[in-house]
Amino acid sequence: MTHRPMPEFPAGFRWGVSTSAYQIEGAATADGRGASIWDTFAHSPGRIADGSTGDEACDHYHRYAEDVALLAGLGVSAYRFSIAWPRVQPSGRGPANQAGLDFYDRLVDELLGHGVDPVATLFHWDLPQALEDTGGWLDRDIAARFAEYADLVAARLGDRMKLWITLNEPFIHMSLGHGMGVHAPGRMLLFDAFPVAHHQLLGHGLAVSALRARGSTPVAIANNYSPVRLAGETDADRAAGAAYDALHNRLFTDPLLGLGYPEELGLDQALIRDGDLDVIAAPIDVLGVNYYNPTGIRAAEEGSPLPFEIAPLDDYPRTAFDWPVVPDGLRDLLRQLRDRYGDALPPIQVTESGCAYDDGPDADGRVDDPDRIAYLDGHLRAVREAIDAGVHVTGYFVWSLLDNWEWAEGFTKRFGLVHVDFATQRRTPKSSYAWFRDQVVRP
Ligand code: IFM
Repeated sequence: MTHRPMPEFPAGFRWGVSTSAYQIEGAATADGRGASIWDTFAHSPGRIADGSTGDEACDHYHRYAEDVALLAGLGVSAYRFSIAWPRVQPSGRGPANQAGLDFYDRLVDELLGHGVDPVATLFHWDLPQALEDTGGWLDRDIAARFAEYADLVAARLGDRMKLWITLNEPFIHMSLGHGMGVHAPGRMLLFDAFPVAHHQLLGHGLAVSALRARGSTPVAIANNYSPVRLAGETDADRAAGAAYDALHNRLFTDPLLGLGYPEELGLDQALIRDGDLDVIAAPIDVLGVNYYNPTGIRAAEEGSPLPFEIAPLDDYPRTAFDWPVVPDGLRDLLRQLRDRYGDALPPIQVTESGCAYDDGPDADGRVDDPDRIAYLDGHLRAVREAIDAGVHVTGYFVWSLLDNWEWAEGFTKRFGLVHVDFATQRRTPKSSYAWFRDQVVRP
């Protein structure tokens, strides 16, 4: 582990941690909450590695005060959480379920009472099942439904929110949820999942307008990025790299920043109606960047249905998810975003950065996680290097505050600064919690 002092970050830099509703809240039927696509998916046999569900998760719904105390002890200036759409609109449409909003009202006040800025994501994949039943993100009408929901949330919380994030990782929701079927809603449409991209982006743009109409800003989106590392040097490898880059890194950013869709993806033009691209390009105040690792790419074999092939990135340490640990990838990504989008790029906040390791308590009950400390140390230095190179980065959020329910991996992957014993719900700060607290500089 490194003992080099961490370089200083600019004054006012936002230090935070992130979570999402379905991964931590539990209380799946409390106070009128409707079912989400993740309830349905997790309860379907064979979908989740350990057969678990998010029914209880970290029971954060009932333990939020304890968790906010952990945030306060960590010294962070911001907490990124998500709002469960099925708590607010149990059937995905109609008036707000005030009992569901009451929970977020209490959470926001608890955060502010501890000097922690609330940062809320409106959609972190837990779509009301009732909306999936009428087509979900494949149906254009959902964009308007999302804006209506954003308006209801802003009406209740907009006076106190410090940053809105419309969507979390729309690329992952499209590709894993609708392309490959390994996330909810479990559709396997491959490239026929593109309407999900357009409708998410349209929903984002309409929600930005709804939030602004309520006078509630600033507004961001959190995209997942994975810079390409070419595994070969042929023209075919380079073309494959460009194709993957367009899909993962540009599809959800070019149109947001006014460039339209990458032509090489060949989106069905019938999807895109007059004015849609203007709605999508509504100015945002911050670009949220979620980064975990780069992707190795090489040319696909003859006859492959894909224009690229994923190549293993050897020679790097790996997390428990088997993801390569490449801090430089974050620095390169941030510089690439700046070089690619120039003045159109708003300030960036790294809205997720973190790693899974198999941490557990030792005989004394301590949870020592030196690998996570090394991971975060490397990624923070990478952010600092990007700032030195002139990229405007104004915040960094660790994924995640707590060990939690990691989607199709269930409880088998631990990302937290705080260990959770899922049988007792006991929280134990890991050594990375103390380490991160020492990096945090309060404004
Ligand atoms: O847990 C997820 C989170 O919900 C979205 N970004 C990636 C994390 C780790 O897989």
